[in-house]
Formats: sequence, C-alpha cells, structure tokens
Amino acid sequence: MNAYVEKVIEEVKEKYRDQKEFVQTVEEVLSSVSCVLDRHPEYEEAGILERMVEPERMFSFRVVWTDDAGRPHTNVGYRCQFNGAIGPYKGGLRFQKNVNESIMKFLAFEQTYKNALTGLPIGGGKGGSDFDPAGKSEGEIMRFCQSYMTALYRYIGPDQDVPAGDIGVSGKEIGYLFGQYRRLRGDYQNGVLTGKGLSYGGSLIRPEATGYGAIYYLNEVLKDHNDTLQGKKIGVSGYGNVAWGIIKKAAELGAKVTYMSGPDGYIHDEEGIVTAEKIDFITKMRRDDPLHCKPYAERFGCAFVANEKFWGVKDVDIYMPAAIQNDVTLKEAEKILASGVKYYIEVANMPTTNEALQLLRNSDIIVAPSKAVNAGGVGVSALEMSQNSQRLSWSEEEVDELLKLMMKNIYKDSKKAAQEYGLGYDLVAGANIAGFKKVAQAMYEQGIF
Ligand code: 2IT
Repeated sequence: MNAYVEKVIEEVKEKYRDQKEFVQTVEEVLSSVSCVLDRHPEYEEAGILERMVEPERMFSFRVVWTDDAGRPHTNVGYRCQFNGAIGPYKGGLRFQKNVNESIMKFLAFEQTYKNALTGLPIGGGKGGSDFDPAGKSEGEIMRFCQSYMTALYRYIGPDQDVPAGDIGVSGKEIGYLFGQYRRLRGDYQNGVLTGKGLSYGGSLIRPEATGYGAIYYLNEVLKDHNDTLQGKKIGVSGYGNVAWGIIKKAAELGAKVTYMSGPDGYIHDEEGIVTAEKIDFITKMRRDDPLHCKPYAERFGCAFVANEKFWGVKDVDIYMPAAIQNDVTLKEAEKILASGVKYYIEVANMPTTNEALQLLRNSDIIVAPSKAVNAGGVGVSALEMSQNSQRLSWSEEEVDELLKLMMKNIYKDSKKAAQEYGLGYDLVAGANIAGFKKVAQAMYEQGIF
C-alpha cells in the first residue's frame, strides 16, 4: 500500500479508535484509492488525505420534546457536514436509538464519495438523532421534528446543506421538518430538504429511487455478464423504504424477491413478493411496526424463521443486503460463499464488515458496493433540488429516465476507474476511485484550507 495512505489510516485508527464504524469506512475507502495516490504525489504535498478524513464541520445539539402526557424528553441531534468541495452538503437524517458520532461520521464520509459518483454537484453530509421513533405517536414525532429543526435551521439552506431522509425519517418526518423550517425562516425555500411530499415541491420517483436505482445498477451488472433479470430470485435483508423499491422494480422487470428479513427473523415466500397486495401489505406492516416482519408470513401463509438471517440459502441468485450497517460479518460471508450464489449486491450503507467484504471480493462472487448501488436515492434528491430551483416539476418518465442513465453511468465509471488502475473487474475499488478522484481534485484546485 502507498506509504502516505498507510500513514493516514494509522493516524485515524489511533485518533478515533472509539469510532469503530468511522475507522472502518476510512480504511475501506482509503485502501482502495492507494493506487491514485501513487500517481498523484501532489495530493500528498497538499495534505489532501488528512483533510478528507476530518469533517469540515460537525455539531451536536440538544433536542427537547414533550410526550403526549406532557413530560419532557431530551435527545441528542447531530449534523455532520463532511465535505463541501463539489457542492452543498447533502445527505439524510437518521432517527434511530443507536445513532452516535461514529455512525454519523461513517455515513457522511460514505456519502461524500457516493454523491460524487452521481455526477451531480452535491457534497457529503449526514445527520440524525438517537431519538427512537418506534412506538411514538404522531404528535410526539411531530413535536420531535419541530424541535430538531429549531436547533438546526440556521445551519442549513438550499446552497448550504440539504438534509433528506434515512432510517426513521420518511416523507412524513420531512413534512414536519419542512413546516418548521418555513415557519422559522418566514420565507419559502423548499430546496432546503429533499424527499418532500408532491404537494410542496417533492419529486416524483424520489420515494422509489434508491430501490429502483439498485435494480437498474444490478441490471447493468447482469447485462455485462450476458445474464438477465428475467426469472431471477433475490434475497433482500430489510423491509424498509429501500427494500420496497427493490421488490417493486424487481417484480416489474420479471425477477422476484423470495426472501426478506426484519429484526425478528426472516420470511421465505417461494412464489415471490410480486403482487400489489403483498407489496402494499409490507408498506403498512412497516408503518405500524418497524421491528417485525412475521405478520407477512402469517398473512400470506409462508415460512417464517425467527431470530435468524437467511444468508447461506441456496435457492436465490442474488443477495441484496438492504437493512443496516454490518449486517454481513465474516460468519455470514462464509455462508454466502458456500451457498454458490453468484451476485452479492450491497444496498444499505456499509452492510458488510471489511473482512467479510474482502473475503467475498477475493472469491468468484460478483460484488457491487453500496455507495454505487444505492446512489440513485441521493441522485434523485439532487434532481429534486434542480426542480425546486427552477420552480417546476418533471414527469415520472423524465425522472425515471435520468435515474436509469445515472445508474448506467455510475456502473460504467466504476468499472472504467478500476481498469485504468490495472485492477481488472473490481466494482468496489472502482467506485471508491471514481468518487475519490473527483472530490480530491476539487479540493486540490480550491487551495489549502
Ligand atoms: O444514504 C443516502 O444516500 C440517503 N439516505 C439519501 C440522502 C439524500 O440526500 O437523499
């Protein structure tokens, strides 16, 4: 490995040893771009890497809200504005009990390179809170969102920082956040958030974009291997917003999702989750209870296996982890290898531990990295920003066409970047290299700060 890259990784490991997820993503991205630093000694002279691993700005704030009984509760809110070299900070908000500084930084770091890959002018950011939306009433969620935005609104804006949704933040929460932003600012700037409702500046296809984009990317991989989506069986972990888009688009294009999992275990539907009735049921199930997918098995009379993950089953063609970080560890990766499944397409942010990813990449399995596969979500967010600034809205067909093209280009650029550095067909390294090069060059040209 390039000595400069090695040095910076060691420094991060030492300095941020308590931030496990952040150290993990830094190691993964930087080790992939070692070859770029070999060719660009000027980046070392300009200290690009040391600057890239430190957020431009990150802050936390107190968020106080009252429950339905009038009792006050205090949570911590975060926003990490990691890198603004190529555009305003852009990235979602995650509301989940386990959110901490390390998770915010890992997500914002990943976001930086993912956003660069979209080819659109967006920098990397992420935010959220350790607020747990599970079991909260509508009123409680609204008051939490209002309080969260009251703390954040001075530091975001359409040209500054544009949050969106992530786990625990969907269209409903974005609505409450936007309402409060408008109320505090006293002017109408709907470009400050993406993932909005259609009635106040949201984009068609944005709710579906991450899942649709993942299937479009998968389609590029398959085409390149003289293969097709037709008749393919897919195992998807998770049943949130992203899995929903995957399930819908897979069914539309002749494939089918046959395994799906939640925190309580997994379901196996041999016939596939292909009907509108099944897909709508999942949407409702998620809204009512984000912790259990068992009701699906009860409703449609299929198998449910409690407290297990399905990694290792042989009767699928494609695995798509679409739930949460570090879903697949070495133990699961070994099962995946033994299953003989041909494609491992990451969807959730960093769903694979570094050692598990290494094992899969060194095998015959075709591995695609989440920062490329899930980039369609934020890509359509950037299209939403364009529509807002032009004060118009594009049709479903227009947005879908742009999304398809974006995923095609992301695949092509990643593949080409790896080839340019003599790495062969390596979509993981290629995505890191392509994203990194764009951000590094922008920082380099803008001078030292
Ligand atoms: O991880 C992600 O890319 C997102 N949660 C979407 C971010 C966005 O700004 O649409």
